[in-house]
Amino acid sequence: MKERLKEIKNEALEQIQSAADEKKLQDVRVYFLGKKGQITEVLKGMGKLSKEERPVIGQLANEVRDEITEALESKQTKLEQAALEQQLKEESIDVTLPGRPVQAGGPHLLRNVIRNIEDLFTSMGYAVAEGPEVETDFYNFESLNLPKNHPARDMQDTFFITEELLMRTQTSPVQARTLRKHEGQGPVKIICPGKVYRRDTDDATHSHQFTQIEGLYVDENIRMSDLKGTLNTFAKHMFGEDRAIRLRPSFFPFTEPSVEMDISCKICHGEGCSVCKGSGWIEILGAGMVHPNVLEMAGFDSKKYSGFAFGMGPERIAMLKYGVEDIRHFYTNDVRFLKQFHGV
Ligand code: 2U9
Repeated sequence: MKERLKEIKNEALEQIQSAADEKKLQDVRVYFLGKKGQITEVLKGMGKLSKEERPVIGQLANEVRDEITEALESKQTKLEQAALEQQLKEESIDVTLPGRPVQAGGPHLLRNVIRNIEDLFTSMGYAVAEGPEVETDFYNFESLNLPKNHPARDMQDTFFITEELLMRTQTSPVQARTLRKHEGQGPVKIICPGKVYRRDTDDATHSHQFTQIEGLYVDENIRMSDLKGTLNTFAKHMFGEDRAIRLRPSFFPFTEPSVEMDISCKICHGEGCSVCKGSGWIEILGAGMVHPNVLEMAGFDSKKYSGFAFGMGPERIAMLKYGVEDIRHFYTNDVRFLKQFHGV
């Protein structure tokens, strides 16, 4: 048995020496040290030995096992090192290469347009006010001089949640809420941006959800000339100093008198061309002097206070300013469209 153990040791050391990879080394480990390996085979014959021989052979078997284990471990380390060196040789890294650029996102075009409008009006002393998108029938319609069954409600059909709760059709309820909070004390000078909803079939110029930005200035002695000056400043800020404005009479239930504002066409400057469809003017927004009923309903004395209001769709402003031909581009999130307006 002594001889066999010595043979095992020599064979094992030789095979470990010549093992070319970790898989081979593992096979050698199993063959010699495994449960059914060569050393176990030898130890099975221990029963036939004399009392004196048994510990001698047992000790020798342990020594052989330890030597083989040590040789396996040292070979394992060598193989790992060799593999690492090989990998380093094959994968050369050029640390001087410039880093890959990070894809930076940016605000949506509509956000930029809204921020631009907010910046202008806050510079004129307006505060930005926001309110809920799920509104009550009272704030969305009744407080704005649109009682139940008023025919003008048809133009603003929307998504009702209950009889009295709906997705707001305009941001005007935010102004109505703010007025009420002021408890009949002016001035109130706010702009209200936000999402609004209407029951509409989507096409190039309509969307069931779009954005609005509305303004309201209520104080003593606010006149139509204040409105005209403010809108003129806005038009020139947004579209250029060379643009003229024109006010046309119109109708809104919440303002009296009401107007619609056009800006002169940037192509023909009022002469008439294909862009402005021959009129020389392009419609931008609606406005008017706040209806006395609306002031009274919000708790303001309409004999003491007056005010103007205006409303516009940032989509329309963006379409005219940047030549966007379809409102659906704002909402379908094609990055090729969105990327063109990073940083505007
Ligand atoms: C209060 C009093 C008055 C808000 C106004 C308009 C005129 C208007 C439209 C333009 C295009 C909405 O996005 S659009 O469809 N808006 O023409 N909005 S005056 O008047 C108010 C609002 C609140 C308390």
